[in-house]
Amino acid sequence: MRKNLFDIADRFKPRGEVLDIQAFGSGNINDTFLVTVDSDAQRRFILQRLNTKVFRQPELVMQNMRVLTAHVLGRLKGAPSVAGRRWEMPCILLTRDAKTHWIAPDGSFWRALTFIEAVQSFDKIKDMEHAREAGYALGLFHYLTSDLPCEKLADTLPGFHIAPRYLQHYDEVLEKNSGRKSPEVEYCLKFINERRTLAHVLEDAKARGRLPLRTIHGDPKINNVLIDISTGQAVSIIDLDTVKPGLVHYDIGDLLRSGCNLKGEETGQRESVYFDINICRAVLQGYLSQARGFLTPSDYEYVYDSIQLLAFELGLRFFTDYLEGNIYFKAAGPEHNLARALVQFRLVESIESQETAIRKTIQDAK
Ligand code: ADP
Ligand code: GN1
Ligand code: MG
Repeated sequence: MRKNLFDIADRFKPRGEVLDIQAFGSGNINDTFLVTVDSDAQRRFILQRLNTKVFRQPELVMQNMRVLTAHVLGRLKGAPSVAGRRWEMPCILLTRDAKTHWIAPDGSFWRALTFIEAVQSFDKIKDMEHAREAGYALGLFHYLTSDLPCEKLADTLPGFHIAPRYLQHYDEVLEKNSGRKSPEVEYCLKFINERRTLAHVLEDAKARGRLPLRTIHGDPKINNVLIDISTGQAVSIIDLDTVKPGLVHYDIGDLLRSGCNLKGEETGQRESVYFDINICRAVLQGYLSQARGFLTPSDYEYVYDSIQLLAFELGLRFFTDYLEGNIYFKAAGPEHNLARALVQFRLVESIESQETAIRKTIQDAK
């Protein structure tokens, strides 16, 4: 495998010799490596094996990345900054024969991206400044793509964030699954059953024309926002595989459900999981500093629903994956996705118990 990795990295390196390759980051979907090269021009780059069980048409992922980066770099006029602040996009590094990716003889799909230097990625928000910066990063992303007609983007992951479809799939999986039920499983079954109508809230609003399709990131969880190690400012939002047409509410809800859970989604202490409303306020301040100009009154109406739904949806996705035998999310053991689902459901309970206060926070942040 190691020799193999060096051979693969070699196809993408701009020049110099590949010195080192390390597994990198803590993503749940792709396999990511940091490659060090003996070259002055480009010392390091990211090498990724795209998960083709998730992204069935990986060429579309690369096509979207090209459309997106061309658009954003055009708006930034090529400068890696916005209003005097550093802002960078991960860019595709071509193979030596000028292709965006390489398909290995075993069918695995590889690509290389520029490495965003001098940054840190955090699995949890560490303070208010970090919260504001995470919000700023998503707001800036939405701002920079608000004039990119979403029809120019392919759908790289059909059904992604369409909660009623996740519910339907869950029902199908459940029908086939008649195994022994632990108390945790019984709890999840009941929890989902009591919230079946929640799954429809954003799709109904979309169908009624209350929420428009726009260009979205799709996966703005907190570790996809990169923070400059010296200034503490957000400098990039990475993991662009799910950039596609969708509702900005999927993004807003996902960032808030991820950022406001200070215990993190992998915590072993799920009883202490809660939704932190002060962090929510700071994330919204950062987000709205960039997004206020293009959000409509009905966009604001659905922000609370998006927080509640995205936490519920992720719990439902983890639980379904557990029932199916862990075929989608990388998992450290057979119970891992069940534990993750329970964390999200605990978070949903905390969100629901603070509904009035969260709605007021959204209203005040407008
Ligand atoms: P996954 O889809 O599996 O989450 P990501 O694209 O998010 O994969 O990459 C996993 C991790 O690798 C990120 O959370 C980040 O820490 C790191 N990473 C990925 N791309 C870059 C990049 N271009 N520059 C710096 N770090 C990166
Ligand atoms: C996956 O790729 P990563 O780890 O950033 C998932 C997200 C989930 C997240 C939960 C394409 O994100 O939707 O919210 O795990 N990405 C995909 O940790 O399904
Ligand atoms: Mg990621």
